[in-house]
Amino acid sequence: VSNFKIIESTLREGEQFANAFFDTDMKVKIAKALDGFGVEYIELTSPASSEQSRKDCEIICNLGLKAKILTHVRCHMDDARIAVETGVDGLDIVIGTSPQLMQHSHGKSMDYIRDTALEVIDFVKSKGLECRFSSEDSFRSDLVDLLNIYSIVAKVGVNRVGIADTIGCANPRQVYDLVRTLRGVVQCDIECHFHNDTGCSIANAYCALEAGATHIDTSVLGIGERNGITPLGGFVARMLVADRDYVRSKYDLTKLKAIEDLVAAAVEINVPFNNYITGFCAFTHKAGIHAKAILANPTTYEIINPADFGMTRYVHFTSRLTGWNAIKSRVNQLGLDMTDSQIKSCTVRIKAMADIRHLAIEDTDAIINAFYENLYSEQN
Ligand code: HCA
Ligand code: CU
Repeated sequence: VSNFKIIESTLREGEQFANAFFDTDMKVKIAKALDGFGVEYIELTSPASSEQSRKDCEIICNLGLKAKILTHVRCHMDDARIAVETGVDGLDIVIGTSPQLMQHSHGKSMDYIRDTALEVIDFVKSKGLECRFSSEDSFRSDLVDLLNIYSIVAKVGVNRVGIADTIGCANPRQVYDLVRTLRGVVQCDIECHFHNDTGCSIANAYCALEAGATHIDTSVLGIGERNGITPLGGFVARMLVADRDYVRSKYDLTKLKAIEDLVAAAVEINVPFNNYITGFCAFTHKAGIHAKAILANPTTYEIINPADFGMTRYVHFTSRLTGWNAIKSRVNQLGLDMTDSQIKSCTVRIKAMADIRHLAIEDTDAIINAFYENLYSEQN
């Protein structure tokens, strides 16, 4: 699964998130932040969507970023003609291939799709730009139709073909099977795009790579249509566990939190409490058994080193589940000098209080300090 590229779609799929409105300044900020993180591609809303979208696309193309800039357009000559003039490095073209979309969305046949795709691809390539052809709703499309169209577009030199789980119906095994089959049919790169309606978007991305895909679409915090797509942070977490050196060599992971905070503020949401890596409790250890082991050696209960992301772990010490090792650690942080047996007695007191009510950090610190002062006054 090493050797993959990220196509970061916060400025395309992410713009389809219910709360998203990005003005030009915000788009520039997000594009620069993603470039600083090191994503290989940044995908932008179609310049055919609106006049401002077209201008913003040109502005981002002129920033001189390291990342390649793509724009996402319908498989249609009118849109392609506008897109190739913006200065983008490539076009991601897409058309619905499932019976549902062929009937209710664009109303075209497979023959029409093939002919238009060939015309658009030929046009994009003639401009010297990268071109990807993707089916929309791939998992409800006819397999024979799909493989047929992909092999035709691959023969005319498309750079990538794309699979999209537009409605979020696919599971990891189905993804593996489809990508594996496609891998046997085309030589070119394979891009995958997964919606998260049933919580499979990261697992599906991982399975796609295992099956031979090369490019994965993400967005910051997963924002997109409905509940969104594969989140950048969660995907990177998944890949880091698979190959830490490779992922750390490609991306500046310490920038993840700032990018998420930027996008969360822009779309007026909070980062979810249980977010991968950056959720407030992602590296909090609470039960006595966990805390003890973590204090001895963090790898006991952590698969990811929070320091890789510039995050810190936190050992919870203010609950009825707290053990004396966590209290000892807190006592040391507070600079107090207590023996192990004193710490154990103090822990008993904390647990008794925590059985009665929720304790905040200050409450527990107060119990520790009172216990300590009491020791001191007993000595005198
Ligand atoms: C959409 C389009 C898309 C495109 C994915 C792609 C999808 O329905 O808004 O081009 O790879 O989910 O099918 O986002
Ligand atoms: Cu999508």
